[in-house]
Amino acid sequence: MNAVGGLAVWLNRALRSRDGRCGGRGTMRPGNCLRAVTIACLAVLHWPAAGAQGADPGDIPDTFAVATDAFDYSKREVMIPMRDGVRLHTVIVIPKGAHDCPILLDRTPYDAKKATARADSGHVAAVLIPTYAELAAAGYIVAIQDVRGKHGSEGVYVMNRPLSGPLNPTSTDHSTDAYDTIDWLAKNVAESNGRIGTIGTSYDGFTALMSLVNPHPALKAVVPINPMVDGWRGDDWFHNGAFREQMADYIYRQTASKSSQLPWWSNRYDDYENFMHSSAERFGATQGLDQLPFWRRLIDHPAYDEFWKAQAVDRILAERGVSVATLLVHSLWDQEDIYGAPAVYRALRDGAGGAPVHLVLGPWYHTQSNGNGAALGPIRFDGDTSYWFRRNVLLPFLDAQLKTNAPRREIAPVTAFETGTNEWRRYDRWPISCSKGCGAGSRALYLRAGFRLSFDPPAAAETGFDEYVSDPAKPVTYRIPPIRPLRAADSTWREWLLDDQRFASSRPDVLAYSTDTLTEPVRISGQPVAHLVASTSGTDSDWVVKLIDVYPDEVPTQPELGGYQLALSMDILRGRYRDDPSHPMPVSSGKATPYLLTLPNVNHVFLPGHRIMIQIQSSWFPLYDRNPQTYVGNIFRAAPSDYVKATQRVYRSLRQPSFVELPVAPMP
Ligand code: PG9
Repeated sequence: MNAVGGLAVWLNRALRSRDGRCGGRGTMRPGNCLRAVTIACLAVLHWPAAGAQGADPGDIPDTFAVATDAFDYSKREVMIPMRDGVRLHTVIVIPKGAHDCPILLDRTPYDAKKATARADSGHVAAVLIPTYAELAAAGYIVAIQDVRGKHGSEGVYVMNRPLSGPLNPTSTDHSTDAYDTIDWLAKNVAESNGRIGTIGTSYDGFTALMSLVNPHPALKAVVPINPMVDGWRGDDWFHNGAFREQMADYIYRQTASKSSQLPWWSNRYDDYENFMHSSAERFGATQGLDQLPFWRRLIDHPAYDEFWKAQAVDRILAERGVSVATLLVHSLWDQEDIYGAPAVYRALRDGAGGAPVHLVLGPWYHTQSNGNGAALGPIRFDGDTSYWFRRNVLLPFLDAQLKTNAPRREIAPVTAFETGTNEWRRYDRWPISCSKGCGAGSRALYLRAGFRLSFDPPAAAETGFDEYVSDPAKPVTYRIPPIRPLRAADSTWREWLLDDQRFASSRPDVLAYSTDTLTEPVRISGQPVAHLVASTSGTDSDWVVKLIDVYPDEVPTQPELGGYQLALSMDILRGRYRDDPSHPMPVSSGKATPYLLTLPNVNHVFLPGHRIMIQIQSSWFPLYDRNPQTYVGNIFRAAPSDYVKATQRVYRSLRQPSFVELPVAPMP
């Protein structure tokens, strides 16, 4: 019996024990009297205000103040006005007791509220990602803002909104929004020292880069981490013209609703089945993607035309230079934006604009520098490489630019993790070695008869080619099916670049060449460049090249690495763009044709006992759409009959050599 029931029984007993009258008035019978008293008791105990006012205010107060005395931070949620009147929702996290602190601004399409409430906790370490939590602990205020048109912000959202100009008829863009936000923060956050940095990963790395265009005077440091820079050349949407169709789920989520809450749908567990359609345009119509303006823009711009060139951030910054100290952060196994950071570094390293530009290359997948970097796929390191970077590079860089009284710690122009030896290295410049036309250091590794690789060119008498049939009905997958949608809860997408490539080397439609077992270490540092001489019986074709470290047959300390084929650098080229990415051309059927494919950056030592492997194939499905292998004007509109089998030949004679130029560097 609860307290109220108990009270009612007690009252009943007490009343009966008197003269049987309720309250001594003698007008009510004892049973009714009990009911009346009980109801009154319940009313008083359960609805205290109701008795007084006659209204029912409910259990939820109009206002409720979270008790924050035990919190080590405070949160301010503000709407910051932009020059066109649009207000951007911004959450400012201020460490308790902060004064004279720099502010770090992250501008995101991914929900500022969520990004500042990762746990229900009064500890800043729990509510922010590790990078920001550590910076807050080091005395930084962290402001996270929803970009216009997403989540709590007003205005209109445009995917990677280009700068105001031919691609953006409005007067606002990410550079003006960053400027206006920085202006407001510098004037309105009393705890700040007026010095502001922009920081962010991936999309937010792109917005950080945009703050470098006409920067606000209070902007003193910029840290783009894995930034999206050029959507056509090698980041999220295309790689060298091959379309990353599996990104459809991202486009859907991001642009079908302001809150990103409409989930991508699929009737199949395996994306291998889902993307086996006749054309991207038809697939888009089935999924409802054709309602989304950004999807339609992709379908209309398959080539590297002005639409892509004019918004490539490395081109924009090369033209303008940068006047604010910048730290570019690159992940060597970045499955989303492997092109961006090194491309911006290349565009800026010679000092256009006069500000120092630093580069970090870490052994990470996309965004991993913000979390735990003790392992990458099956590869284990001695310690947490991400934490090492945050402590020894990121914090000293920010302190030097944003704090007035912090002790100075020099950071190198380039800090790069060398895999194989698993050591951090400091360089003056990147790359320390590079391919042809860029000085000493490159060595050609030739494809030879018998699926061998050698630093010696083919002998004069050696003739020939290797061949396979590329069938769009049975494309080579980029990982072992079933392949889950990239953003499915059980997806392991972020580590796919680390997958053991043995599953591919055993296929009849993949060529796999390898060196003998190495007796000396081979150190490479820079971008490998594949030079293929190849033919197709079709009139268009894709070429995928992979540079792989093959582990010894047995690795006693970690048996699952025995014979592991670890991809170091791989990419794809759509044949029609071989001469000019802006002007696609059919391939002459059956004619040996030169192709050049520059692969992503590596900083690696092949250790003695390992082998170097090159794999070549003509599809990488379903991450990349299938090339029909018949030339059509817009590949996204290919007809079912355009998809044909093709016989592919890769030549490897002295007259028609195929080779990969390795950026070889001496051992330190
Ligand atoms: N790589 C993601 C992205 C950036 C820009 C456009 C589309 C996708 C990201 O992780 O933010």
